[in-house]
Amino acid sequence: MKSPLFSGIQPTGTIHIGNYCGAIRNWVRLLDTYDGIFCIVDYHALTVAHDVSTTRQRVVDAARVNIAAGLDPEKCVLFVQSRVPEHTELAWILNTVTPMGDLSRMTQFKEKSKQHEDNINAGLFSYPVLQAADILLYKAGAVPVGEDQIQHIELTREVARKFNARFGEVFPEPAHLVPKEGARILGLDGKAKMSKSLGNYVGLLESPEETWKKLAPAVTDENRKRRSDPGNPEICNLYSLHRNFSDDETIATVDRECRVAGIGCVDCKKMLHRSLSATLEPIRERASALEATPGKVEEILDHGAKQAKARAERTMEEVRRAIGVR
Ligand code: AQP
Repeated sequence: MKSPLFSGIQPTGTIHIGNYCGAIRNWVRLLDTYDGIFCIVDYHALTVAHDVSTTRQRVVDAARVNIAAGLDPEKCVLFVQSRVPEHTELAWILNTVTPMGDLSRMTQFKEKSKQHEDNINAGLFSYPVLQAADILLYKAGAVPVGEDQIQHIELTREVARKFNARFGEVFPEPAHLVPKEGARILGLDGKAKMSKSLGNYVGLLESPEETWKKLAPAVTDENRKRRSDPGNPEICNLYSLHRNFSDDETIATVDRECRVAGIGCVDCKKMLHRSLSATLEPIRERASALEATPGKVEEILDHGAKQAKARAERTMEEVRRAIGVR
């Protein structure tokens, strides 16, 4: 029997190439090895400003992009968090074994508190507890995530240990699986992590024209002022994108020619644009085909919710007995 693997993505905006490299691409690679359970975590998305009128559509769009990017619903469970209320039930119980001190040390909480100064809510603070519930509800042994989520998975292990110590062995301690390449994609500003909310991203469904508009002004090696200056690929964000999207020959050419000013940054960007287009085009095509089949994504999500709920109910029965309420 394959071992359970869980991961999630927030429907907070445009899913971008950072999400793809850090998470989705890895999920797809792991589909044959693990019993994959993937979730559009709409309750997590409530912790920041929330537009009620577009929420339903953003959830469906997030699912569509993931399927188009290779998350084959025949090979995994794909569902929406709010359709399985056991997530929030378990989160409450786990809240009671999670130290406040640990939550207050979470980097994401500190960063999001700065970004959303006018809305530092309790949900933002206990976000990692709901994430622990998402994972532990399916007794997942593996959680493929980008680098920014490692701290939360470490906390999930701590929460599982604390629960097991107090109530008896129920949960395994999950391991985080981080890709060798692409665990932290920087935004096109070359400074902050590529983020939905920072507007420094290339969206997975963007057209070649839109992608070029973003790549053309993207920050490269800032010491390279003129075309004739040699560049340093090791500190160039564009080179790291090449390592994620280009073939070996292109990567080697860029590495060699940038260092001797054999190519300029515009040449390098054009090569990257070709590589990106080769990856993104089939994803865009599959997403359009899904859009042209009304109700298809909703049907996949309905089926996924039924499968997830059956499993979640089994774990919650065990949890309720362990804590003595049944
Ligand atoms: N820049 C990134 N590089 C590599 N991996 C990334 N992930 C996110 N950004 C990068 C990974 O994508 C998965 C799903 O992310 P999410 O939507 O749940 O989390 P997020 O961090 O909120 O995404 P954003 O894009 O950064 O959104 P905002 O702007 O709302 O903060 C996770 O596995 C994450 O590691």
